[in-house]
Amino acid sequence: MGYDGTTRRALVTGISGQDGAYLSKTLLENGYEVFGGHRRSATQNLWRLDELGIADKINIVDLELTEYSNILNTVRDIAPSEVYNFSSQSDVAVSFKQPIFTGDVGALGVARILDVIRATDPSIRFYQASSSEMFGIAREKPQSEETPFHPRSPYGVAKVYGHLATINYRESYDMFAAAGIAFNHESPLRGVDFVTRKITSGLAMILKGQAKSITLGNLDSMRDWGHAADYTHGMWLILQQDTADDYVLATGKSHSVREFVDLAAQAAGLNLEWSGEGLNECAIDRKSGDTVIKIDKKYHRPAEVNSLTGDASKAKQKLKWRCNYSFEQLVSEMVKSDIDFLERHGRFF
Ligand code: G4F
Repeated sequence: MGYDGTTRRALVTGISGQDGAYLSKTLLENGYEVFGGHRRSATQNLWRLDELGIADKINIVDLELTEYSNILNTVRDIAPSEVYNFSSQSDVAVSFKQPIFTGDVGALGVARILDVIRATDPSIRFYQASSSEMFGIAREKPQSEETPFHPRSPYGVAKVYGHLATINYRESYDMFAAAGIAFNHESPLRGVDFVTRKITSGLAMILKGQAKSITLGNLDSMRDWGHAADYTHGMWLILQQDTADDYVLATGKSHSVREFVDLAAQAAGLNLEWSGEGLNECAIDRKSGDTVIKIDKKYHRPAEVNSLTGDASKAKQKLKWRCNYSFEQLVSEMVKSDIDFLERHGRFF
């Protein structure tokens, strides 16, 4: 495809993930030519782009963030005006088992991209997907751009490096390198291993007779859950400003995993009754009498982030960013979508 020199080009790393899909939709709607960086694997897993109906509008490129030469050649070939970095090993629990790989991609991978941009074209705008996991044992509530970091997982540690590298390149080389500190953002396109979609997909399977129960870990954990479509819009806004800066993206409200389960179960037509404590806690459906929620220690983490709530005042004021979805709308959309997904595909992937 020839480059006409006027269309804006964006390179989105981590194109197969939830945020890559939603952001690409926004970029396409705004007239960009979108290049999606994808880690080469035996099977292409781009179902999210299909779900949004944009799979054939994106140029997929092989991109491996552990390989400097691959990033260099990709950025040289595409000559993007904006790079959005969503590539990471983003499962916090998995990061305890794969700490080195998580750091190689999530920390050093950011430095590699930043340095490629510095060396090839420092005018390229760079977005780093920073995370509320960086706050870990949060020193204050709610957490803002000024809150100190105390990560609790190899994933959070890697994200702190990537965040600080982004700021360092901005300050050292006058590059437009910006970060969004995104709190948990979910959607029907979320991976099924994250707790929200594990719950909503699990409920759909229970309704369909494909599963009897959902087994979870820490139900007391509190998260500030928003909708990924709102957050990726904020990410795009961050790169449209006159100057590069860092912004918290959050709803400002937090809920426990238990609350999420209750609301999702209601949306699925179940009425839960909880009993027991700790590892013995469970929930039965009052109508059927079946145990639908169980707890297993294996889903507890070596170190937990107990509670996160974000203060997005800066993004609201400077970016004029707003959340369109309420928590209730998010949960209900995810449940409905997963029932429909199972009807259409027969399984989750
Ligand atoms: O859904 P989670 O796995 O998300 P977590 O760990 O908060 O991280 C997500 O959000 C971050 C933004 O702050 C991202 F940076 C990160 O990449 C990822 O997208 O777990 C949420 C909470 C945790 O406290 C976890 O211990 O739910 C608790 N939980 C309870 N039972 C469970 C389960 N989490 C998972 N994944 N599976 C369970 O069975």
